[in-house]
Amino acid sequence: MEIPILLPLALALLGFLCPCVTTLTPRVSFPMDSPGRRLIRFNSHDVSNTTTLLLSEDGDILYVGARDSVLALNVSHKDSIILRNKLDWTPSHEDLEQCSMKGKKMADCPNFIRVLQFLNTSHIYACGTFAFSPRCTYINTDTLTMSLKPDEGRGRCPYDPYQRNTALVVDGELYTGTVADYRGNRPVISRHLSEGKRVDLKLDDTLGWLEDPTFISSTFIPDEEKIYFFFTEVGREYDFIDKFIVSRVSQICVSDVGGQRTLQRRWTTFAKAQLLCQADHELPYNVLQDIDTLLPAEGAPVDDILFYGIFTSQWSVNSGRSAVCSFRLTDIKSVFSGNYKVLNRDTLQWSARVQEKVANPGECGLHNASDNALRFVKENFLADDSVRAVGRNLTMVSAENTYSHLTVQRVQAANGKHYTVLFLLTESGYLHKAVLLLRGAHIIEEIQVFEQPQPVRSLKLSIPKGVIYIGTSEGVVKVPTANCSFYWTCAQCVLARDPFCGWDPASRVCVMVSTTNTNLAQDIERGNAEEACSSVSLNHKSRFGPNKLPAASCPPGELVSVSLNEVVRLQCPAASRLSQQLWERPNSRLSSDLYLNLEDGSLSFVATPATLGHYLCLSTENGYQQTMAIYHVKQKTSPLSQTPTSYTQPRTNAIPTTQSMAKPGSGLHISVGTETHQGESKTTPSNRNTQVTTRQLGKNLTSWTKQPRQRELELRDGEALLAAQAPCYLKELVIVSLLLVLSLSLLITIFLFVITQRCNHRTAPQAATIDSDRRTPVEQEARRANVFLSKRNEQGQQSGHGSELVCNAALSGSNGHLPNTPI
Ligand SMILES: *[C@@H]1O[C@H](CO)[C@@H](O)[C@H](O)[C@H]1NC(C)=O
Ligand SMILES: *[C@@H]1O[C@H](CO)[C@@H](O)[C@H](O)[C@H]1NC(C)=O
Ligand SMILES: *[C@@H]1O[C@H](CO)[C@@H](O)[C@H](O)[C@H]1NC(C)=O
Ligand SMILES: *[C@@H]1O[C@H](CO)[C@@H](O)[C@H](O)[C@H]1NC(C)=O
Ligand SMILES: *[C@@H]1O[C@H](CO)[C@@H](O)[C@H](O)[C@H]1NC(C)=O
Ligand SMILES: *[C@@H]1O[C@H](CO)[C@@H](O)[C@H](O)[C@H]1NC(C)=O
Ligand SMILES: CC(=O)N[C@H]1CO[C@H](CO)[C@@H](O)[C@@H]1O
Repeated sequence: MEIPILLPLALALLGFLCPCVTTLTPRVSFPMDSPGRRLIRFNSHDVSNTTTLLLSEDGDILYVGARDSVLALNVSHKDSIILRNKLDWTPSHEDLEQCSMKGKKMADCPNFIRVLQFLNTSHIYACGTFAFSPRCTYINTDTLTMSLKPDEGRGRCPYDPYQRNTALVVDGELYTGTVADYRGNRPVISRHLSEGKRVDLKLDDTLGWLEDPTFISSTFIPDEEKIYFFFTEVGREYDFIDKFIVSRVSQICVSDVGGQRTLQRRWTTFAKAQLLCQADHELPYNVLQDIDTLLPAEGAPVDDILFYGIFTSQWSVNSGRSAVCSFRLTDIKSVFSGNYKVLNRDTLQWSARVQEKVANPGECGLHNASDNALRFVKENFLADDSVRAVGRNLTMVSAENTYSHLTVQRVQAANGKHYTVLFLLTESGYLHKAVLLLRGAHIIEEIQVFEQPQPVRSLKLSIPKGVIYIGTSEGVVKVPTANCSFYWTCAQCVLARDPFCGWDPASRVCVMVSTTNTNLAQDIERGNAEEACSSVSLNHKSRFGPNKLPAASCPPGELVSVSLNEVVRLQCPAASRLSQQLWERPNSRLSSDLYLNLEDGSLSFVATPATLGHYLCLSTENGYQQTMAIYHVKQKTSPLSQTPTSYTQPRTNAIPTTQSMAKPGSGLHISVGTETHQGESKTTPSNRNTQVTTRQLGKNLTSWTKQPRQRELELRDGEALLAAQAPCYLKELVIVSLLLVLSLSLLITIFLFVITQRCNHRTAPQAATIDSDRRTPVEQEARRANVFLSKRNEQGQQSGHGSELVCNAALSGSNGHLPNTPI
C-alpha cells in the first residue's frame, strides 16, 4: 500500500530530487587481461552464444548450452578450459526454412539452448528454441549423446531466443516459467515430466495470474517444499499509472497435484507478492534484473535465507543506476500468509477489502480441499502486503553502473566472522566484487571480463573451486574469486578489505584465508592497516616519515633537473583509486600561490630558486599513509643537449622504503624539453640560466611540436609556452598565463568541491577519490596503460638505463596499483 500514496508524491517531487547517489569506486580496477587478474577463457570458432551454464556437482565439468550445441567443458585444470564433448543439435534445413518463412530473422532461427538441468544422476534435460519451435531432449551426461527422441518444448522453453525464461528440475520433474506460444503472449508457470498420480500442472490463465511477465529466476527451498519464482510484470493493481512494472516473487508447492473439479490440472498453491526495493521517500527501483539465493550460515534456521536482487528503475531520473536489495525468506513467508487483494471480476479492479478467509492461499496441500476453498484461492493470489527489503532500505546503490547479473557468497574472514560478498556484472563488461560492511558496501575490485557489452544469461559461482563462470555470446570466462598474491605488502592486503585475503606474517605474503591459518592480519570492517600490520612488522612511519626527514639527510630521490621559469610537473602514482595524494616538502609548506595540485595527484609549479629542492608524495588511504615518490628538483647545469626528458620512477635502491612500481598512465611528466642530468649538480647564476633557457625554448619549440604524440603530451602542461613567439617576453608570458590557469583552475576546483560536498551527504564508506575520469574510468585506464607501455618502450630505447628502471611491477602491473611501502 505504500506505493499508491508515495508514487504521485514522488513523481511530483521529481524536480527536487537530488540525483546524487553515493559513488562507490572500486578500489582497484583491472582492465582486460591484466596480469594481476588473469582470466581463463573458452572460445571456439564453431561455438557461439554460450549463454546457459550448468555446473556438475563436483565442479569439474561445466555444461554449456550454446547455439546449435551442448558442450561439456573440463574446468578442473587450473589455467585452461578444455572441451570434453560436444553435442550438435541443429534444426534441419526445412525447419530453418519454415522459420524464416514465418518472417523470423535467419540469425534468430538456430537452436539456442535455454534449458539445461540435471534430471537424474545419468541424464541432463535440455531444451532449445529450435527454429522458433522449441524442443527438449535427454542427454547422457558422460557421453553427451541424446538418449531418447526429442520432446515438444512448448511451455518449457521460449520460442524467441531473446525472451527470458527460468527452469528447474526437482525430483525428476521440470518446473518452468516461460511463454508458451509463438507470439510470446501466453506466459505460464508450469510443471512437466510428472508421472503416475502426479500430473503436469500449469497456471489457470482465465484470471490473469501473470501480466506480461519477464521471468528472472527460480529457486527450490527443500525445507519449505516450495519453489519460488522471481519475475517482473505489469502491476495491474496500480491502474493509475500506465504500465507500472513491479517485481514479484511467486510460490508454488512441489506437492501440488491440482484440484479435483475446480483447478483441475492447475496450481492450487500459486500466490504472488510484490518485492519492494525502495529507500524511504525515494522512487522504488522497480525492475528486477537478477536474483541469487544466499543460504544461511551453518546452524542458522532456514528462514534466514536471503535473496539478493539487482534492481533498476523504470524512470529516467534513475536511469543508468542500479540498486541491490536483499529479502529474507521469513518476510516472504509472512507476506504470503497474510491478507490477499480482491479482484472485482466485472471491472478487473483490485482492492484490499478485508474479507472472510475461506482458505489460506499459498498453503500447501489444498488438492482435496472443497470447491469453495479452491475458488477462493483461485481468485485470491495477490498478497496485499509487499515484501520489503531487509532493513527497509537498499543494500547498495550504484549511480555509475547498471548491474545486470549477480551471484552472492558468504565468506568466513580470518577472525571467523562471516561477510557477504557480491559479484556483480556491469552492462559495460566489468565484474565488481563488493563486500557488505556495517556502514555499507565496499567494492574491493573490478575486473574487465569482456570489451563489448554482450548478452549474458548466466553467472555461475563455484564456491568449492573459488571461481565464477560467465556465459556470454562469444565464450565462457572463468574468473577466480580472489587473487590475494596481487597485494604484496601487509598494508595493501589489509586495505583491500577482501574477506578472502589475509596477510601471513610468517611467509610475508597475502594469502587466501583458510581455516588452518588463523594468524592472519586482516581488518574487513575498518581496513585499519596500521593496526592490523603493526603486530606483524615494524611501523613504517617510525622508520621513514616526512616529519623525520631532515633536509640535510634527504634521500636522493628522483633527480629532476630543470631550467628556471620552466613549468615542472611531478607525478604521484596512486596507491589505489581510493587513495588521496598529498605533496610535502621538508621544512617548508606548499603555498597554493606557487603550487598547483592537479586532479590526477600530480604537482605543478614554476621552477624558481624557491621551488628547487625535495618533494615527497604521500598517499593516504583510509587513514594510512605511505610514501609513493620522492623527487629532488634542481637546476640543470648543461642547457645544451636536447635529449627529451626521460623521466623514470624512483629506483628501488634510491628509496629503500619504496618498492617502486610505476603507474601505467603516469608515464612522462617533466615538462617542456628539459633534460635530466642525474648525479650532476652545480649551481649556476640564475639569471644567466634563465636567458639560456628562454632562448633555447623559443628556438626549439617548433621542432618539438612536430615530434610525435609523446612529446606533445609532455608539452601539454607548458602549452602557454607555445604562444611565446618573441623570446624576450616568454618568461612574463609564462608566468601570467600560468597564474591565469592557476586561478581559473582554483575557481573551478572550489566550485566542484562545493558541489561534491553538497552531493555527498549520503556518502560512501570510503573517502571518494578525486577522479576526473570517474565516468569512464575503465576506458581511460586501458588507454593509459597502452600509452604507458609504449612510452616505456621508447624510453628503454632512448636512455641506456631506461629499461632497467622499468620495474617488474610496472610490467606485471594491474593498472597502476602501487604496493605499499614494504614493511
Ligand atoms: C595474481 O597476481 C599476481 C601478482 O600481480 C600475478 O603474478 C598472478 O599472475 C595473478 N594470478 C592470477 C590468477 O591472476
Ligand atoms: C579433466 O582433465 C584432467 C586432465 O586432463 C583429467 O585428469 C580429468 O579426469 C578430467 N576430468 C574429467 C571429469 O574429465
Ligand atoms: C534418468 O532419466 C532417463 C530419462 O527418463 C532414464 O532413461 C534413465 O534411466 C534415468 N537414469 C537413472 C539413473 O535413473
Ligand atoms: C486427500 O488426497 C490424498 C491424495 O492426494 C488422499 O490420500 C487423501 O485420502 C485425501 N484426503 C481426503 C480427506 O480426501
Ligand atoms: C539507507 O541506507 C543508506 C545508505 O545506503 C543510509 O544512508 C540511510 O540512512 C539508510 N536509511 C535508513 C532509513 O536506514
Ligand atoms: C548470439 O551471439 C551473437 C554474437 O555472437 C549476438 O549478436 C546475438 O544477439 C546472440 N543471439 C542471442 C539469441 O542471444
Ligand atoms: C631538437 C632541436 O632542434 N634542437 C636544437 C635546439 O636549439 C639548439 C640551439 O639552437 C640546437 O643546437 C639544437 O639542435
